[in-house]
Amino acid sequence: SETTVKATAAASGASATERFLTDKTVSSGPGTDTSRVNTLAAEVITAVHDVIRQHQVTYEEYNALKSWLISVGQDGEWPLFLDVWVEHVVEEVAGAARKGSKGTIEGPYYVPGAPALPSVATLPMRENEAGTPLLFQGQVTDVSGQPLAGALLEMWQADDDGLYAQFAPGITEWNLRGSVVADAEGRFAVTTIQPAPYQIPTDGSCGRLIAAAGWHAWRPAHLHLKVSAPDHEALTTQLYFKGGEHIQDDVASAVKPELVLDPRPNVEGVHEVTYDFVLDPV
Ligand code: MBD
Ligand code: FE
Repeated sequence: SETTVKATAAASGASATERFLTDKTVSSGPGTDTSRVNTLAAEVITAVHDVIRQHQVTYEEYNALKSWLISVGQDGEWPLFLDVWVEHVVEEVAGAARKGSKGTIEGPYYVPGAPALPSVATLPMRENEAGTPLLFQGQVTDVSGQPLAGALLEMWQADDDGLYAQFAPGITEWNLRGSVVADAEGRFAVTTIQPAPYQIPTDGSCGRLIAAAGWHAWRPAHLHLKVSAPDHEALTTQLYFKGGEHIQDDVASAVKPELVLDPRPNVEGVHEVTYDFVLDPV
């Protein structure tokens, strides 16, 4: 019998929307200079007008768009839509001057305040957590190679079913999420499992767009990290797995060659990989 609660687009969308409204409150109230909004909003609207003229968009198509945009909000899928199809260009602009490690998009599923863990640690996981064991180790330094003692590595990832704790039902609250504190040499060694590729929910508005356009809904398997240290620019990144499915065609366009791991099995059969992080000064 089917006793597990199914992950739905509307439920994970509602959680992601709530998460964003809690963590990422923006200040753009009365008193903000109008010129920047004037420029950006006007150019986006003009770009839409150009597409309508170029492709002779019909009323039927206009109403389909209107209906779809309404449903994105109803499903709580604006965080998913924006992070999949827009964030990578914002990150490209924001990260262009970085001299240290490459970053990539945060996505919709970061939760601050994951359990604190020592420099040698295992991410919180269930008994018999499915998936290939992975030992992920390395060092955090500044751009001159000086170790950053006590650097913080916040990690979050999907499980072997491609599901994230706190966004899919029935998973322990902090499963595969942790805040690892590096040692005095900036070193860390984290045991986890290799995540599975992630499929965007197919039963919501983003899924309907993907189906209607004939695209696919997959992201390659990835680890998410935020690496930070006092007086240094925090790094938001993701790490992927060499040869993994959808490395070449990530729906979220967030893979970079510098972010691909190549773990090798050690004598115990644990896949082991070393990856160092370099943080820019603030
Ligand atoms: C993810 O797991 C993710 O990392 C992004 C960017 C978008 C949707 C799901
Ligand atoms: Fe993700």
